[in-house]
Amino acid sequence: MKPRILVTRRWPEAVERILADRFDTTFNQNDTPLTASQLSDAFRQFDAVLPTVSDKLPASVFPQADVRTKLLANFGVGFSHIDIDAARARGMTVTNTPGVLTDCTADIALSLLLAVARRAGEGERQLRAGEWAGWCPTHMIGAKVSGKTIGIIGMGRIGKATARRAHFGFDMKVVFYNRSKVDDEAVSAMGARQLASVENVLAEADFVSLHCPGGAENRHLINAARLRAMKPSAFLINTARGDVVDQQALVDALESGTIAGAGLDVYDGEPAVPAALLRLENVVLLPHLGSATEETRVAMGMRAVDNLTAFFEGRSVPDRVA
Ligand code: 8YV
Repeated sequence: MKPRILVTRRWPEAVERILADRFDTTFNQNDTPLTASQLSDAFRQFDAVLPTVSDKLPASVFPQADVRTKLLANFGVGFSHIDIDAARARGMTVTNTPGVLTDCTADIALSLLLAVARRAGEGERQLRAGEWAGWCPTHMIGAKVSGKTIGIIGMGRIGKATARRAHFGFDMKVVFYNRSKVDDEAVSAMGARQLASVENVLAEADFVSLHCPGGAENRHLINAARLRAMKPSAFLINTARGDVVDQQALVDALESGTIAGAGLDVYDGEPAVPAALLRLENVVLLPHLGSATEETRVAMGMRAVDNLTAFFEGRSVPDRVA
């Protein structure tokens, strides 16, 4: 008997074929997230559930009894949408898909950084609206990127990949904050300096790029006080998780000129985006596109397939997070 698995959203076709072949697979055909009660029921019916960031899995969604699910194979590297303790308490193993989305997420961080500094979104909106009056020496002057300082918060895989692009592509100096000491070849090749506090990074950086996990530990790590600790000419880039930033404090900082601008791919409570953010010109807003390339989404799916296959063959799973 093949294990019964539930895929909560549609995945790349090539991966869906493999899943359908190896497992007794149910796909959520609607491509809208399942409700909390559908997810709760799924834990009673399926051997494995394959959630994404759009499936909110707080403790209340995990049934108290009759749990059939043994594996939660998350499609994505971040897993702060899953109450890991609740999953563990029900005897579930949880896996993620690290590594394969590092490059594309770092690419999006750099896209946001360049777009907001050089006013690309604003410029495009003006041109499309037919409001461009022609070249002019003082038209839409932005901030130079090359040679500036990038401050990385969270020097893991994606933080390093972003720093590498900034340093080797744009001659940027790199400073960073990371809870534990990071002292490897990648960091020394960039001449990156690890600073003792988030505040130290904020004080030096022209661009602050967030690459730490979401969830309770980092909730509102960037708050009003820390936004004030940034240079007024600095930009905030968030490709990590929306809850790392106090969104209201960010709106206030952007409206009052406390910081120069922001480039965001993620939002607290997404897909809702505060109306106040939408009204601002000094922000570039993307709809959580970090890993959204064909190659990366297939690789993420294959990574989940590897975890599922190992688990149901009784081998140790490659990407266990709980
Ligand atoms: C994924 C992400 O596409 O992997 C992550 O943590 O944020 C995204 O790039 C998303 O999580 C899908 O579940």
